[in-house]
Amino acid sequence: MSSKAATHNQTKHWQALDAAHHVHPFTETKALNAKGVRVITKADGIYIWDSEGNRLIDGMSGLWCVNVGYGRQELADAARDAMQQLPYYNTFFQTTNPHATELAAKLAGLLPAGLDRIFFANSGSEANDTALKLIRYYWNLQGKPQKKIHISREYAYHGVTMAAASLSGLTPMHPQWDLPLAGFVKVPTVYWYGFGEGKDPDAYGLEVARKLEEKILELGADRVASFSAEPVHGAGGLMFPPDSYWPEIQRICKKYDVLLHVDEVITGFGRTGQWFGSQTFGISPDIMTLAKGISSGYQPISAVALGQRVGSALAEANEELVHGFTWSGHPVACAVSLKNLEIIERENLVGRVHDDIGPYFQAKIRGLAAHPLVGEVRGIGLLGAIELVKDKTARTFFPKELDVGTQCRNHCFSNGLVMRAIRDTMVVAPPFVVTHEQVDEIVRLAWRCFDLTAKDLGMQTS
Ligand code: PXG
Repeated sequence: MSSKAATHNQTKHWQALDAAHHVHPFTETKALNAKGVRVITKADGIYIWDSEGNRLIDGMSGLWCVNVGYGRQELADAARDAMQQLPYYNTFFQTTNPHATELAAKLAGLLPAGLDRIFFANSGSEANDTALKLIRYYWNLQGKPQKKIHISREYAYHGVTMAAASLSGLTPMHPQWDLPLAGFVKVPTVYWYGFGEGKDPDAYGLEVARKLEEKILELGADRVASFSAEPVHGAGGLMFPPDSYWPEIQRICKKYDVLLHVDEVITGFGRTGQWFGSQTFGISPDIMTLAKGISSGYQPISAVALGQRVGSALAEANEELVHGFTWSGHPVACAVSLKNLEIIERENLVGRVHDDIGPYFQAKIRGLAAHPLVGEVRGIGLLGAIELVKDKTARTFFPKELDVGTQCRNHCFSNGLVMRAIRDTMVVAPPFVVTHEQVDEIVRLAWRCFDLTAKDLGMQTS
């Protein structure tokens, strides 16, 4: 048998096993099993390879997480060393391990002032679930148990546990599970290109922020516990707030004594060109959730950072905090995260996103706006979104059924580029180590795939 045939047989074998036994997240199981899953076997730098030997540029850093890029020997060494020294011990019964303690202190040093107490979990969803529990507990400790409603935004993605999915504002996430739970309320979000047509962006930002005030007044401020939001919508479609938005949101939260929970699962650790999106957008959260980039995806770990109010209430409570996960503060995950943060600092990767590759990437992707299919290009740092539209002059969108984003995404995959399609918005978020030449290549491939998509649609190509 030729080696190509052997490789193909191996792929078929994995596909059959996968179809029989592996249930995938956010996937139409039946359709995938009929088609056969793509098996990713290795990665290096910004590239991944599938089991057929195809190399692809990973324009999404995995799922917005492999910020230092693939193939970092130092991170593998840190994991091995930690495993040999102490593969596991818990942090429950008045014990800790050096890596967990040092990571908590390291995070407190990197985070905006005031956020200096850390609770560890294992995923963004768990971090958000934990944040909501701590918010509820905080109000109980304050003698205000009636303050229990969690407000968040339409289009938000905060994860999939019962509470995190309830907090999420992407409506397809709810019906299968009879969610949201009671006490979760949504307000509209800022999506200027989609909803703010003809409006001055700052006036629009204020108008949308004030929907929060209206909602608080409608519910009664004495019943509202918290407002949760990502600094920038990630999985909801990369929508960016006008400058007026966040200051107004903060004014409102302060006025009505509503805790501000900022979900930095995507924006944390440099993606926007500052260590945290809260710094980029001038936000001072009471509580912040972190995951993904904390370990650059090399280990599953997340964190909840507590500001002074919640942190000191917790620290002063004369009772047990009845919450925690077996893997909270896992020594291996914490050791790898510490090494990951060391790499980011040593290689000045946040500065690189801010001053060098971020601006270059932004300038280059803006060039895609000239394509006939592209209505808007938006982004910051190493976050980029390119919105595909039916008519860019009239600003009309494609009918949902056409699933143009998915068509384009499929062309990208076939042409060696991983891009994420969110509705008809194409999203790129490459690792921080991406070079100028690789950015050029991403943009060149994207243009070609927009052409192929336009052709499928019988539209004019470039
Ligand atoms: N908050 C935000 C802002 C996220 O982006 C979560 C919470 C949940 O994290 P976990 O670790 O529980 O998945 C996320 C996760 C996508 C995609 O396709 C995005 C995420 C997860 C899966 C897919 O864009 N973000």
